[in-house]
Amino acid sequence: MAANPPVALITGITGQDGAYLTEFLLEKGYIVHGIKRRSSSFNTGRIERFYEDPHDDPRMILHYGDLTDSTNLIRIMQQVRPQEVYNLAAQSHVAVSFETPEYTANADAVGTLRLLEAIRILGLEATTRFYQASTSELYGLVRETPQRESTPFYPRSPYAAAKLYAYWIVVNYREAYGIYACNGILFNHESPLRGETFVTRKITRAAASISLGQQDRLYLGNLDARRDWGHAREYVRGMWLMLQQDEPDDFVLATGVATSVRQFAEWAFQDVGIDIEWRGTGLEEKGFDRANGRCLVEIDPRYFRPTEVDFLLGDASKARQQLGWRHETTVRELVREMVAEDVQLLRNEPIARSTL
Ligand code: NDP
Ligand code: GDR
Repeated sequence: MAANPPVALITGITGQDGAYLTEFLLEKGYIVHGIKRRSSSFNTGRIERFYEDPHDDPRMILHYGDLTDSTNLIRIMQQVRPQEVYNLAAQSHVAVSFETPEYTANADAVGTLRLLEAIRILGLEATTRFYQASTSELYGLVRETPQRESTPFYPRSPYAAAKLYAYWIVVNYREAYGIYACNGILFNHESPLRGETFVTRKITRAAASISLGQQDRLYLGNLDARRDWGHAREYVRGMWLMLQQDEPDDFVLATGVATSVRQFAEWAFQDVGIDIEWRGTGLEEKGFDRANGRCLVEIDPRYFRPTEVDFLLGDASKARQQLGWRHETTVRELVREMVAEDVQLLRNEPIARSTL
């Protein structure tokens, strides 16, 4: 290990991006501190493999904490004095934010403010760089396609409205106090580590499970929504690059390709050898599998959102030119990887009925 390895603090370390970022930073020689929430069940599954005995000078160190608890955040920041903070923690599910709007605002909006204030209170403005997990959901009701850094925002959910506050407080603290703080405006990025209730993982798990005879059908909401889906492993590299520049700035990360939920599902089922018939009327429209006489995919209005984001497509030219970042994995390759991993996983451990 280097004499003075760089130190990073990741909020949301137990999430999808937290796990990939931990791997990336450990490989670069960082000491990685992470904030995890107290939970009655294990929530560290994604970072289990980086765990080292706390008595053996570990390179990944976990702290209990929560973005809704200022004193806790200040204390951790004081102990760790990180050179880089990656604020990935959030109530990140758009549909859930309609059910828990106040909590979402507290964690996603005010939580970001709490971290920035901790930097100020501790006098770390000149030494701690800050990454904020901003989102393509800020664009919401799209005014311009493709969306880039200059595209106007129009949030369409309590989640997006909370992230809008976080976006602007980051810009404000950069301008007001000279903190090196960046917004990464990331379009959807997925992986085998994606949370099971986001649509991509829900589909790939269901395709795997149906092909193994463990599940009969999949219920989905809006099949016509289109997203710009990339691979999470590549996006965490972009986060790090944003904090290595001479000047702080905001960047879009995206692939520049939009795909519908329907197309994503067709590819996932194709990868397990099942053709879904969507065309025509009646049963076919609901995903009737003519060859096998089974209805595989059904629309359930429960998954419709009060206000929907129909179409997102990003333009990452600025990141390409200034950071040298570009995506590598295509959405088709992403589907294949996620399905293959889920088939492997479910062969060993069938899905519990309560999580369907
Ligand atoms: P996940 O939902 O997988 O992870 C969220 C993380 O935040 C988890 O570690 C979760 O803990 C933690 N968390 C939630 N609430 C709190 C809280 N109150 N205090 C402390 N920690 C909390 O999200 P992703 O990894 O996919 O996304 C990372 C960030 O990037 C999020 O802020 C998300 O909004 C944003 N984003 C994600 C995109 C994507 O496509 N993935 C695109 C654009 C932005 P626990 O494990 O205990 O639940
Ligand atoms: P999103 O991701 O809202 O884009 O937010 P999600 O996968 O939840 O939805 C994508 C689109 O699919 C439609 N959809 C369904 N969605 C879910 N979850 N479940 C369903 O059954 C279903 N059927 C159709 C949705 O309506 C939507 O249009 C993700 C999160 O990671 C955010 O934190 C992040 O900021 C954005 O991506 C960029």
